[in-house]
Amino acid sequence: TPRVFSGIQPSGNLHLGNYLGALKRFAEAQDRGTETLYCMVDLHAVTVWQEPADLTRATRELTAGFIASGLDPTRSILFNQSQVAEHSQLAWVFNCVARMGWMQRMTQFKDKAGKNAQNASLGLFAYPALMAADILAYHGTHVPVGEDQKQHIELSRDIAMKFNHDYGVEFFPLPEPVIEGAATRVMSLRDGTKKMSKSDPSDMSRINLTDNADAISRKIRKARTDPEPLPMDAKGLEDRPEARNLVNIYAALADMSVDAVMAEAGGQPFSVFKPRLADLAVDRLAPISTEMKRLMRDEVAIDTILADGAARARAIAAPILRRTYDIMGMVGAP
Ligand code: AQP
Repeated sequence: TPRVFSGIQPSGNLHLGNYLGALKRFAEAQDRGTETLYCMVDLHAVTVWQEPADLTRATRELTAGFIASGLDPTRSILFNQSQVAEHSQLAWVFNCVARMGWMQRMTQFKDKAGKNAQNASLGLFAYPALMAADILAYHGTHVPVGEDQKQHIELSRDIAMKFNHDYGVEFFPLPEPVIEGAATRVMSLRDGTKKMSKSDPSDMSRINLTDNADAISRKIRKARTDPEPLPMDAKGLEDRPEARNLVNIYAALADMSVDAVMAEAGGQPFSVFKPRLADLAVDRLAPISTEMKRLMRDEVAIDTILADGAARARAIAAPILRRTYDIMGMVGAP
């Protein structure tokens, strides 16, 4: 049976890319009636320095972002990674299955560690093994993610395959990345060749889910573009990353195909298209921001949702971890 698992790091600045690439699609999977587990991956966030008070706040804000985006804690299991110890325990097993060479090929590690890789944390290097544990602790089969996570999911498959092979079992499923829709890679509003990112120093590069209507519309009106009007069809967007990005965002927010957007907006100058996109974005995003702020006023309620989710998650993960240890020959309680 399919079981959907995915996560987002509570590292602040939750943005439109996280919404279209992840949250909106998480809600769609839930609404299709699939079993869904979604995790605030705080253990991943601390692979780079997080101020403790900021991490606490970002974890609650992310939880509020999930709920405001349509995730329902009674239909999906919403929880915080560090509250379910099985993630770390299974990650250790996978650290022993994965090979150094596999990790060295990960482009996200190379990007995030930068030139000074010797000074990156060991956790940042081992990040994909923890991610494999996140998914496989639940025997997750489908993982909705943005384009940037594809390589990590492939590594999760390699880890599952090697474990099964080494121990001669058919135990872990091979999880599949689910990367679909018009906005699997939302780009920066300042540079159409860079992905929209939490850590971009320019706040104008991204639309935050906490932005109000004014900020959303200002950022879209100021988004960098070339001077030409939109082309007549999707093919004409190929060499125009900024234009393509805005059209993709429009398509994803409106639940339309890119071709349908082009049929409607092809040939429009940005002075016409941007205000339309701004109205659509405000219409879809401003209610999320308002709802997040409302939810953030009751921290106890948020912490209760996470504690309840953690208990339900643990009930699935604990027997899978025990079975993993048994397969490996580790002695348990009589
Ligand atoms: N620009 C994006 N377009 C589409 N999807 C995106 N995701 C992230 N950025 C985009 C997807 O959001 C989910 C959560 O990602 P994460 O918590 O791992 O965040 P991240 O990728 O670390 O986010 P940033 O903004 O890229 O942070 P920094 O700046 O630290 O690198 C994932 O499914 C991801 O694909």
